[in-house]
Amino acid sequence: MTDMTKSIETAAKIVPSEKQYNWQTTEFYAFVHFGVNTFTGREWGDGTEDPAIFNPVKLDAEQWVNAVKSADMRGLILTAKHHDGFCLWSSKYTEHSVKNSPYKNGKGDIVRETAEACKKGGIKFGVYLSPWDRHEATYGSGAAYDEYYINQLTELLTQYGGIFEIWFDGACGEGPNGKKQVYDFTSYFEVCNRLQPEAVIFGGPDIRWCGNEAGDTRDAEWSVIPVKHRSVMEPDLGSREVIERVTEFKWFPCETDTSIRPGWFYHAEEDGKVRPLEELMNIYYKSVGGNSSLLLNIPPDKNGLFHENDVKRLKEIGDRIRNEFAHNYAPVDIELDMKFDDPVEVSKIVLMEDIKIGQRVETFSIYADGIKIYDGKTIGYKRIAVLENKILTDNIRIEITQSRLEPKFTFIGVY
Ligand code: FUL
Repeated sequence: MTDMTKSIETAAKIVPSEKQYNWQTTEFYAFVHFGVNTFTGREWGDGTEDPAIFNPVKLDAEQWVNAVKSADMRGLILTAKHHDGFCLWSSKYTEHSVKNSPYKNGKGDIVRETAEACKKGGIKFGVYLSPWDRHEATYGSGAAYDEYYINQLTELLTQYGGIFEIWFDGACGEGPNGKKQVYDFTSYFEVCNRLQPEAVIFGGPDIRWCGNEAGDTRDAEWSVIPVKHRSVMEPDLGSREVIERVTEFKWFPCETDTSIRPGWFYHAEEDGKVRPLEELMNIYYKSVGGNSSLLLNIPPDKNGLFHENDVKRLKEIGDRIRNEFAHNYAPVDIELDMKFDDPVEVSKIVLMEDIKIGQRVETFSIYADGIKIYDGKTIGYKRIAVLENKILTDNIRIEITQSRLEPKFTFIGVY
């Protein structure tokens, strides 16, 4: 066996952990950036914000969850603490939190309200806890800050029920005393695995960043990549060229995070800049339909509500998804060579590999009436092949042109 064949075979047999698999089926979920920045109009607070400014008088986490569900999203991740250090729950370890704000006279807990709304709405709940903390005095001092951070992580992972994803932001700047902290990620992840063994860790061992915040994904998104890779920002993480001579691989799937507006936090002047439906659908098809998940941020306003423009756009996304995938013409049996009784109008073809045995397809083509209508790269968990033009046909044939070992499909859909 040559090095190449050996590498390909090894890579083809790498599979997701159970929690990585469950996470992948979440597909599309919301990011909610909310905090003191919502009130100052900034994207990064400096930690000197007065908790007195924080008063989202109409806050309604159920409004968020309903809007999120209308877009066909299946989860929500809340910024429990952003870089400014202000906590949306009443942490025992700091005064810089909702407890010293006018919100519900200091008795509010937005993490709880959100977790409960998610539970009631039947969607998953996740937390973002920024390691970079520009308020906390121990930040930059090493062990003392790690302890502070772990204490807060422990509060979040023990007081609010099941968490599906814990989001670690790699951002690391200076704290209030001008020092930077070297984060003890090993200990942080150990705490996550112990307290929420079913939660996947973003920015850690379980899920990788797509590499940009614009919503771009690669044409070939590999979930199997070399253990020793230079950076998740590399344009090619798993092709044959990259895996040649590699002996150690890991399952490390992609998450695409982007915002519905230019900023991560709410700014009234961006109310007219909610991204157009077509742009967001394109991101959806390329991420969810490109072997990635999609984490779409919607920032609540100063009242603590999603703005009507965002609510409207979310519903439009959901309506579009529900419409586009309402009727599957493919036969129930999974066949690569399909014939329909009558000609049907086709605009999209969905392919899903059985990733429980690995990610295997490298290239494929789709034909109708013997004419090639689509050339694609990886499939993985899900590929949504969006045709350039709708076609009318009574047959569709999928040809796998290159693959690592025998691929197996769990689903084929023609829409
Ligand atoms: C970045 C942060 O600096 C941004 O404010 C935002 O939270 C984004 C999701 O991650 O690293």
